[in-house]
Amino acid sequence: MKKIFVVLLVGMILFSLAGCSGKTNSADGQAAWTISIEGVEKEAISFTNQEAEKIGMVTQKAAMKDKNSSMPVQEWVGVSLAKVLEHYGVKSYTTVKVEAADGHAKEYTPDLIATSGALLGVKVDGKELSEENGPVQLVVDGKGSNWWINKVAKITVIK
Ligand SMILES: Nc1nc2c(c(=O)[nH]1)N[C@H]1C(S)=C(S)[C@@H](COP(=O)(O)O)O[C@H]1N2
Ligand SMILES: [Mo]
Repeated sequence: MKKIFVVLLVGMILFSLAGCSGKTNSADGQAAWTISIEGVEKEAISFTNQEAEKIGMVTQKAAMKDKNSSMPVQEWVGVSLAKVLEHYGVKSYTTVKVEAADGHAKEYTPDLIATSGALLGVKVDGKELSEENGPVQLVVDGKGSNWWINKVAKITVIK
């Protein structure tokens, strides 16, 4: 009798785990998105949504700056860029270059990353990002739209 309960319990745990991973992974178990991180290890690091989940997704408010005025405050969900760097053991650096699939890129100082609470954003005001902006957009609170990189593809740490 006891054995049946153990088997049932293990089955339920496995079932719930499969249900969880199905949410963030595509059907074939591949990552939903990948960002290449360079300048940390010899080989480029494949940073995926699964790894982002491990670091921890956070919700925070951010607003773009337009000329001198501020755009409406949005509620973003994403992973902190500072936390990602910390996760990969990056202790000090000069700048971090964030680059899009289309080549649009900017360099960010540690100070800007800290003060803007720079986020690799995946959701805004409860919605997934559009094809145009996502799957990952760099969220830089208080900075102009040119700093908000759409379709982040590569992050290069410049030591
Ligand atoms: N990937 C990517 N992100 C980008 C750009 C770009 O050309 N490519 N342009 C930047 C600039 S200059 C602006 S004004 C905004 C435009 O944002 P939108 O395309 O969401 O309207 O995106 C910023 N991020
Ligand atoms: Mo722009």
